[in-house]
Amino acid sequence: MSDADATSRISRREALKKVGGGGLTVLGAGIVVGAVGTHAAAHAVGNGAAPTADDGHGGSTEYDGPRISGELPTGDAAGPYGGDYSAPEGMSAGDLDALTYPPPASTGTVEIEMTVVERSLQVSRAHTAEAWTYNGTAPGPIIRATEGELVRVRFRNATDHDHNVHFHGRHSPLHDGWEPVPPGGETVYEIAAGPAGVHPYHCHTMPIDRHIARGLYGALIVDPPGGRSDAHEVVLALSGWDVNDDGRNELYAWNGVAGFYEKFPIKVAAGEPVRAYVLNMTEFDPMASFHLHAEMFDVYPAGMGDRPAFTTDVVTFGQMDRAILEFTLPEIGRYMFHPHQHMMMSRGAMGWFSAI
Ligand SMILES: [Cu+2]
Repeated sequence: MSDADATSRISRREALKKVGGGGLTVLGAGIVVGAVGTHAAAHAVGNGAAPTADDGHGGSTEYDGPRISGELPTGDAAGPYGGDYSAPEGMSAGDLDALTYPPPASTGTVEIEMTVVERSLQVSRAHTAEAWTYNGTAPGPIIRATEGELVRVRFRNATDHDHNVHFHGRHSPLHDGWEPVPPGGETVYEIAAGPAGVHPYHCHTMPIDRHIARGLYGALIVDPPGGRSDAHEVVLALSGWDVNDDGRNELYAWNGVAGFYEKFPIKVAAGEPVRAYVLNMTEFDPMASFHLHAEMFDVYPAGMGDRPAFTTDVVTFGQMDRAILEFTLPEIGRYMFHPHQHMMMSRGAMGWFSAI
């Protein structure tokens, strides 16, 4: 149970005390407490706590549709845009640079080593995740290749669970990466990069949602043979963290750390073209979105095509969906971005571009 959930439980207890303090009879208090308890337990489920036997949600009334992870945080957990979901103390502005700024374009064979390692990650001021990672970070490394070139991945599994890495895109089915690699195992994946676009990669070992939610995902950028126009490029991978392992996300993050870009805005020059590679790597929630304040952006679905499909200020993603977004921030100032699923925004997935 996260601290936030503990906090909301305490405040519920206090609320019950207040009801009890209202001069009700014991019998009356019992009835009132029962009623409040049902409501409070429903709220607890919404906040990511595991359902309990007395939560009033047993039997056929339990919602069995697509899971929505949580409601807006309340009480001490709710800051203006952070509270418990703000960036960890002690992080500094450059700490996510490797996950924010893609490597420069390159031609020729791309060689990369990817080792799955387990580690604890501080993913917000109040939450620690027992993460599974490629090379120690979640997301894993940004891989960049030119269409048609070879990407050779030397994969090692340094954990006690089966893992692997599966790339989206077009490649030989012999190197699709769905076969589990056992603990201590190694393999080599050879992927012909393509098509030009932005493609997720992720662990494809069952149960897949748990493997991805614990951090085994990342971005492959494939450039067209002629390269891309000059722009200030960033990668933004949205994910959830299920820190109490109940199959629901307690918090949300761009590039793995809740509240990071709220505390450390992404700085771009006013008037400079910006290219954002945006991926929805969130498990347990059926959809997410990216919304930019005060400006519109051009959308290349899956990052493909040589002209944008449309222009908007909200683009919606199913799971594993992604796009390249291009825009320019003409005026000096802060431009907010966040999913328009507001509990995601309120639980860590709000950030800023700062045009300077
Ligand atoms: Cu895995």
